[in-house]
Amino acid sequence: MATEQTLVLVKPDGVARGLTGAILARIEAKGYSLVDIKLVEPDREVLEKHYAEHAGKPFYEPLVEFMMSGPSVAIRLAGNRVIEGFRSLAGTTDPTTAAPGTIRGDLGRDWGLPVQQNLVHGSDSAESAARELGIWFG
Ligand code: DAT
Ligand code: MG
Repeated sequence: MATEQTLVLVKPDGVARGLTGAILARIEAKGYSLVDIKLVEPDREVLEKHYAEHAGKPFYEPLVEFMMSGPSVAIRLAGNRVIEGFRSLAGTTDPTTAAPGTIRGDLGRDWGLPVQQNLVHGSDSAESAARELGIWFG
């Protein structure tokens, strides 16, 4: 059993729409464990570190601005193959095409919102998870 930890964020759209509980229910039903959880209002410095890989891309600045538009919920999540497993639970990046059954596919409203409003973030590799958990949980 490969127990891992990953960083999950319920992004400002998820918190503002009152979907934190629904998202946590899916995470817990899958069998993952909440190790730490907090409501956070990240500043630009935190977000620039978190999204460093996307610096310079056209969606970078709108993404950072969106992430500063309201509180997020940061979660240190543990479980067997949780990095890959949570990404699967979340669905692909664009809620329009994310598969039904996933968080983004079921709950990501398809009303012409920008793609950055896709409810959740999940680390994409063991390296990203270690780096991002350091940024958000120190
Ligand atoms: P993911 O969150 O699925 O890991 P990512 O790391 O490629 O996706 O991008 C980070 C966030 O940036 C993503 O959740 C939403 C936003 N984003 C990505 N690609 C985008 C695009 N083409 N247009 C607008 N926003 C985008
Ligand atoms: Mg990513």
